[in-house]
Amino acid sequence: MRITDSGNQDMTRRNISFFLFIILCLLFFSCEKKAAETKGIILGFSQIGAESAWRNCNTRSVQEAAAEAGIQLLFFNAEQKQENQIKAIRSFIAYQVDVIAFVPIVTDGWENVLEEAKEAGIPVLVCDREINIQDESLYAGYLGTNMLVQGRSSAEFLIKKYINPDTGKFFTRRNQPVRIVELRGTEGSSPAIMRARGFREALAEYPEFEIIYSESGDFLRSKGYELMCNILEDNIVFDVLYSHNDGMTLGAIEAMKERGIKTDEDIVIVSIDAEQAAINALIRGDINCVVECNPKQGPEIIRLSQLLAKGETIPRMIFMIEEVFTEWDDVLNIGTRGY
Ligand code: GZL
Repeated sequence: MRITDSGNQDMTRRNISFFLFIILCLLFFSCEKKAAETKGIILGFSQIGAESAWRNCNTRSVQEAAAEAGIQLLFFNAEQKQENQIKAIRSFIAYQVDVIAFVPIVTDGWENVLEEAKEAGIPVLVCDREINIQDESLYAGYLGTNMLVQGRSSAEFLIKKYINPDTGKFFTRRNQPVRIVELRGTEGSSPAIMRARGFREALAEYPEFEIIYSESGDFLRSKGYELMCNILEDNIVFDVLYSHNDGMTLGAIEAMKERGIKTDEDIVIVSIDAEQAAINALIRGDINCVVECNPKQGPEIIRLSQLLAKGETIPRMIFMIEEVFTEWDDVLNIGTRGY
């Protein structure tokens, strides 16, 4: 094929046009890719409710981390009802979110809705509380806290408090078993089950401890107050209060103080969560041991959700870092809790 000057000019024009086309395509796709990356994922998050300061901190942590990461968060508050959580998860499926994360209020009853999420190809992250399920393929992984250890740590404090490490002898005033009152969390929830189990396992070899009362206060301050009023009105004599969360503990302390009980002298109190009000009570001497349960799970939930949205796998169980604060620590330097 002979190429004349005009032919040359045509070829040059065609080459330039083609080159420009390629550049435009590359620009378009890189913008699309950038938009896709910065658009962020759509995360459906089903939260239990607002039953405690811990839960509200947990919610804020997720919302702030989602905003920070620039992802679209569909947040549903189930107001303490499992059926509302199931409805929320179904709406996330219908909306075709990229990832579903939820805090299961109780351990059982999730198979059907998680089957639906699996059929829709949407990965699920279980947060904070655990579920009891046969088919572990129905969720990608769990991020939360080790509640069995929290129960054990609570018991270990009491063992250290009441038993002389050198003689193995007991410190009780009446030389009788230490009488323990337990306020449990929400019935059927993994924190209530595991904190009770861990506590009992750690005390199993110490007959010097006796759990004489155990009722659920549903993690509510008002129920903690009400149960303690009942205990005192029934003249139940006890040495230790073991409470599954600070909200119930603070309610119980209020009831004891109203009846002239010197909670900083007469009763040993062990509480779980480590919200600021409980740390303040530890500093005052009202509480003797606060076992931390870390609510600030938002950044990790977002990080794991972004991995799942990219089709990556995550570890099955990830636990938050936590501490135990006791009367023997430098309580004035524990630092602010942020909730
Ligand atoms: C524990 C969390 C519990 C807290 C309570 O991880 O689920 O629920 O201990 C909260 O304060 O209500």
